[in-house]
Amino acid sequence: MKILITGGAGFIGSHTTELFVRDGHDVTVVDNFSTGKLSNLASVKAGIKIVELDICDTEALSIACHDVEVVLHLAAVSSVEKSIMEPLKTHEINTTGTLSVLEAARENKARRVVFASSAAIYGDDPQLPKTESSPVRPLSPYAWHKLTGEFYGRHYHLLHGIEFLALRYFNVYGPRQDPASPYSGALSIFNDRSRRGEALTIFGNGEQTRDFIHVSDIASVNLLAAKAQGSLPEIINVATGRETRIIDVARIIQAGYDNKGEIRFEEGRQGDVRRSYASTNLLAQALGYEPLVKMDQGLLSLRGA
Ligand code: UD2
Repeated sequence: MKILITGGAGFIGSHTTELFVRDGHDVTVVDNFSTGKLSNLASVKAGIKIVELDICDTEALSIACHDVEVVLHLAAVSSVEKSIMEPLKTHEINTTGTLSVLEAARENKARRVVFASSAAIYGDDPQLPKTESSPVRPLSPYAWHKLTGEFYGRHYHLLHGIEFLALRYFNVYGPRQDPASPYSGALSIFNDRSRRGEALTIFGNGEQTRDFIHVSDIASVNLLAAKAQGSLPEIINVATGRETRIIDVARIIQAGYDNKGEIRFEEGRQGDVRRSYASTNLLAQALGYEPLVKMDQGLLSLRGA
């Protein structure tokens, strides 16, 4: 299959690209290298096409999309915090960028667009686990960007017949997740700080929960979503179905290192969701997938990262 992966040099994108290459596909990666790195693609770069461009540049994107069957749209500013601090800039990349990807797919008669959506869309709806039909209650601009992307995708399906599938990723972790910014994923920050013997910061009381899924499982789901034949649901949760408290995972990560720092508590973050874990029934039914990586194995994979 000829596939185009936006954000293919990033954390999720590079693991996904590697898997598509191993599975024998013709892969074009599009990335503006704002957070993505060429080094993430070191093992596969000889066998793929890499195009440096911004997804908002629809003309260039459309050229890159020539003859592509499936577009996997992963490029985004994935930070909830950053979307609050920089709402216009992140809207441009996350929302206008998604529209641009859909437009490039339409112009090139791509069969399917698979969109990296997010559990952030559910916000603080008290119903747990979150199912694909749970109410949506975005708490951040980021969540609105992803919800808007889903609406645009549905619109392109209804109006132009493009197959559209939104994968609502829960909290993704694994090697290559950049711990450097305060906006990075919690587990990459906890791992990096614990390795250095530095203190961990918990925002709020640490009782907030997340459904953590390893990036290799995400890559597998992306591959299945691109390859699946026949009709698919519009939205699928991608998660493990397990609920983990932030304070617990912080302690587990710290315990894995000798030189322990303290755990400090700071005021909770704006827009922070309190409890989150998914129903994975649809993931199992529609794509036949059950995540393989257990938390202890997954955390070990961070140590070598
Ligand atoms: C993550 C994703 C987001 C979206 C969402 C889906 C990242 C960076 N963001 O947002 O893109 O997919 O999940 O639900 O992966 N925390 C601390 N200390 C720290 C860092 C974080 O206590 O040093 C807390 C934070 O306040 C939150 C939890 O840990 O309660 C997880 O934070 P996160 O930034 O990893 O992810 P989240 O859920 O905000």
